[in-house]
Parts: sequence; C-alpha cells; structure tokens
Amino acid sequence: MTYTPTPDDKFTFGLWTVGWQGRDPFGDATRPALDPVESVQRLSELGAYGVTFHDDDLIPFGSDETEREGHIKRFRQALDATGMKVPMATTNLFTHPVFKDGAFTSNDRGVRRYALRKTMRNIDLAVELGAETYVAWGGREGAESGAAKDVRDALSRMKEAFDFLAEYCTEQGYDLRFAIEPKPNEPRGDILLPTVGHALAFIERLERPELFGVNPEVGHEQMAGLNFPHGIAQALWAGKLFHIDLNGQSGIKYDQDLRFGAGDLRQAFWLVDLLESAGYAGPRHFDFKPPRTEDFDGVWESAAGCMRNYLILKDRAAAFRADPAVQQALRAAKLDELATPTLAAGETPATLLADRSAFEDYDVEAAAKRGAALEALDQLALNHLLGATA
Ligand code: 3MF
Ligand code: MG
Ligand code: MG
Repeated sequence: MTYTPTPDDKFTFGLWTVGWQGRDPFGDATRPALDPVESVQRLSELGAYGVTFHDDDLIPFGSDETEREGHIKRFRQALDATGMKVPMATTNLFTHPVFKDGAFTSNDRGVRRYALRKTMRNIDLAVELGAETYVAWGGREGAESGAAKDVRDALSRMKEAFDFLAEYCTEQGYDLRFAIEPKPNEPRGDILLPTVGHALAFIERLERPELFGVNPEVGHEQMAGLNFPHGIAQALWAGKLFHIDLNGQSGIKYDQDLRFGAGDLRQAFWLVDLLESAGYAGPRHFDFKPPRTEDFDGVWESAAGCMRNYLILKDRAAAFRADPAVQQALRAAKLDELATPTLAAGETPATLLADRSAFEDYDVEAAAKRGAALEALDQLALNHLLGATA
C-alpha cells in the first residue's frame, strides 16, 4: 500500500486551510499570504480532487468589479489547467467588523440585508464554478451575554434567511443544496445551532427542508464533548449528510483544526469506517489549519498528511470488516440482531401482549447475566487500527 491519493478519492481543501497565515488571538501571522492559484496547483500535484472557498478567500474584501473579474479569471484558468473541481463554496460572514454581532441574525437589520446580498452574490459565483453544495457556517450568529440576543427571534431571522436563499436558488434554476455547519462556540461565546442535532431539528422547520442538510466538522462536535461518528450516523440516517469537514481535535478545548488523523485517532477510525461502509459519495473535505509553527514545507506536508491518514484508516477499516474473527465477534455481540426489527411483520400491541415468551415466561435473570461481548470486539478494532493483528 502506498496510500497515494488520486482525484477518485474526492479529497478537497478549503483555500483558507493551506492559506491560513497563522494569525491567532495571541500572535501575528507566521506565514505570508498564499496565492489561491498556487494552492490549486500544489493541491492538485498532491492528488486532491478540488478546492472550496469563501468569497473573500478568492476576492479580497472591497475589491472593485474589475479586480473581482481578474481574480475569478486567474482562478478559473488554474482550475482548467489542473482539472481541479469546486464542489462547494461558502460566504465569509464573520471576518469583517460589520458582522461582529452576526450576519443573518445581527440585531441590526441593515447588516442582515447586507449579509443576504453578500451571500446571493457568492451563490451566483459558486454556481458558475460548478459547485453543488453551499455551506453556511454562522460563526458570528450568537452572543456573549444573556439579554444580547433573543434566541427565538434570532432563529426566526435565520429561518427567514435560509428560506429566502432557497427561494432565490429555485427562482434562478440553480441546482444547489445548502449544508449548515454547526459549532458550539468560538468566535462567539455561544453560537446558534451549536451541534448536528440542533441543526437537524432546525432544518425541519424550514419551508424547503429537502434543500438543506448539514456540514458537520470533526472538531466542532468534539468541542461539545460529543461522539462525532454518532452525529454523522444520525445525519446519514436522516439523509442529511450533504458535506463534511474533516480535521483533528483533542478533547474539549478551542477549535484546534489539526490535520485529519491527528487528535482523536479512534474517533477518526470509526468515522472513516462509517463513511466508507455507508457509501458516502460526497467530497472528503479537509478544514484544518497547518499549525503556525510551520513554514510552507510544513503546510504541504500537513495537507498530504490529511489525505494519507484518511487512506490508511480506510485500509485499516476495510481490513477490520473483512477479518473473519471480527465477523464472528460482531455476531457474538449480536450486531445482526440489532439490525432485525423488534416486532415481527404485522405484529400489533395485541399480539405482543399475547406473547408470553416476551414477558411472563421471559428469563430476565438469564438475559441480565449474559455478557455483551463488546470488549473482545473493540480489542479487535484496536488491533487493526494499530496494525497489530498477528
Ligand atoms: C470555523 C469553520 C469555518 C467553516 C467555513 C466554511 C473557516 O471553525 O470551520 O472555516 O468551515 O466557514 O463554512
Ligand atoms: Mg472549524
Ligand atoms: Mg469547518
């Protein structure tokens, strides 16, 4: 196994990931700006399938129309020359100070209307460049203090924004679906739609829920102490995994955005196992930050590492599933039984009540004594993950 990525693996990177200059709340940039054209070229050489962007990653905020066209033209030429795709785009509604109290949910109505216009403009560009998914991360949609935001009104404004954008796409005949990206906090003290579960519930209140799914990020759910593969499984179960942000995170702390596979390796293993066995067909999108300790060699090293780690984990997960000892352990742990409906076809409350074996004659004590055989199964997984199956 060489674990060399090819475009068929559908690995994509945000321009803002490799392009991150290392500016953080305590320190200045440690790297110069990276030309998006160079990012496209280098990522293509490394075997990526495509790139994604915020409007401001590609066209610096405040550019005039001629400058804007120039940036788009150069980017398009780089895409054409490399064959790189743009499956997703998004709007920066968080960097400029105008968005300090939010965009779609700013208390200031003028800011909300401006945010809609900024988004519509970039949706047009996203569609022009062939994107199928439009991600929405509401980084500034939140608050630091209690009276600052009436959350019920804010959710109404958020719904209004998404309903409006869906209507705009329909009117324009765009074949674009939206993916909402949850995050519990940072940069706001608390952000609205903090987890996958909150986002899934919100989507069902929209006018066109079929156009909306989620874009969960590994580190974001783990910042809330949640099990990421479980959140992804629920999104898949709901038919809502429209996109995914892969990276690494170690526990409940600031958004670390480590390269994929760094951070919680066990969750990364189960995540890849799930995506691959569920037949997830979307891009494997990396949203990470090469640490500010690195120069550009380190940047490309970490980008290559994201893809390599995914492929290693994919290989390990496939070997785990194919191992006869694992298949036997899965049966011993009754995973096949979980896949069997609890009630027989056509069973009613009356037939269950009439089934004495289900209650009156059921040997509760014997069932309580039976081990679940889950430790043996998990050790087999660890053996595969660590490459120690001998
Ligand atoms: C922040 C993020 C964002 C989103 C991006 C795309 C800057 O923690 O994850 O990256 O992924 O805005 O929606
Ligand atoms: Mg993030
Ligand atoms: Mg993200």
